[in-house]
Amino acid sequence: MRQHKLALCKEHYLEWVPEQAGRFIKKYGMFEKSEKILVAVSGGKDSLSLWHILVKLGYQADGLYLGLGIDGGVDYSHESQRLTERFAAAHNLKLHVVDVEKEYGHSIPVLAEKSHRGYGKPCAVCGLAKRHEMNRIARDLGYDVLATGHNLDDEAAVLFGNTLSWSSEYLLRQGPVLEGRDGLARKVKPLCRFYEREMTAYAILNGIEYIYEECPFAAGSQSIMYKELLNQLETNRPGAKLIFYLQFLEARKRGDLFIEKNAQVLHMHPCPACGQPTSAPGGECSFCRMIGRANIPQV
Ligand code: Q46
Ligand code: ZN
Repeated sequence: MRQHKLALCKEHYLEWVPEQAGRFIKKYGMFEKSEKILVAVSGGKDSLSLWHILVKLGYQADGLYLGLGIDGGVDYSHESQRLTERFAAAHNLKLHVVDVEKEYGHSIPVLAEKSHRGYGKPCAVCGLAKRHEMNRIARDLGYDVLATGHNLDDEAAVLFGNTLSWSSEYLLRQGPVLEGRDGLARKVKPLCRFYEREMTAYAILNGIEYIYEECPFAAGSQSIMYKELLNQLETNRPGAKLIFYLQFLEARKRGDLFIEKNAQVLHMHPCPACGQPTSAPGGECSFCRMIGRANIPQV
């Protein structure tokens, strides 16, 4: 690991990762041993490794798998669900499975088409549905915190994108912990300081079976382009990604980033249909409106 000027054997690597994760969890005040954690698992290396690490560290962590109904010629959703269920069974862990089609009548690609929010590119609909469902399950089942497997490469790519457009609101909110408020669960990213390669190594060395394919809709996305750019930078300057992200967190913490008082807190009210908080003026949340539109019978 050139970025840390560190080389470890398998045995020590498998100790080092959870130990580091435990440190980040404490450093950023993510959660305590007494709290109930819901881990969003996709069947990929990051989320399964995260679950593995949390359990290993003695945290109470259950899983949530969201069935998106994505095929993409590789049977993506079925295969990722199969691997997630297998992991949960092998480690004797509790997994909640929510199938979007069963719950709301349509799979993600169909919802995207019907709601006109993105035919052939359902990521906007998918992201909206994932946020909504994760929060719903966390709230309904009484979890204190929602953990996702975002790694450093993910976070650096988001940061890069937000910096390119100077999206101050997003920049002020990006970080390892997003505090919960008004019915929104606290969200944490315990892997945010691990390189993607580090998580791949962790999964492989532990013999965790995960889905190798990316979601077929991820191809050609902006975030993949940013990741490639950052990897080029990293090749020439080992540690560049980590420094980019950590220096940002430092600047944000010092309040050096923007003048925070200009960032207003949006007024939230409960959605009349599902009860989750929304800032949509006077009406249903964007998710319920999207489902509503998708279910209007077509003449
Ligand atoms: S799962 Fe969903 Fe991603 Fe697939 S459809 Fe797009 S947002 S790429 S992380
Ligand atoms: Zn709603």
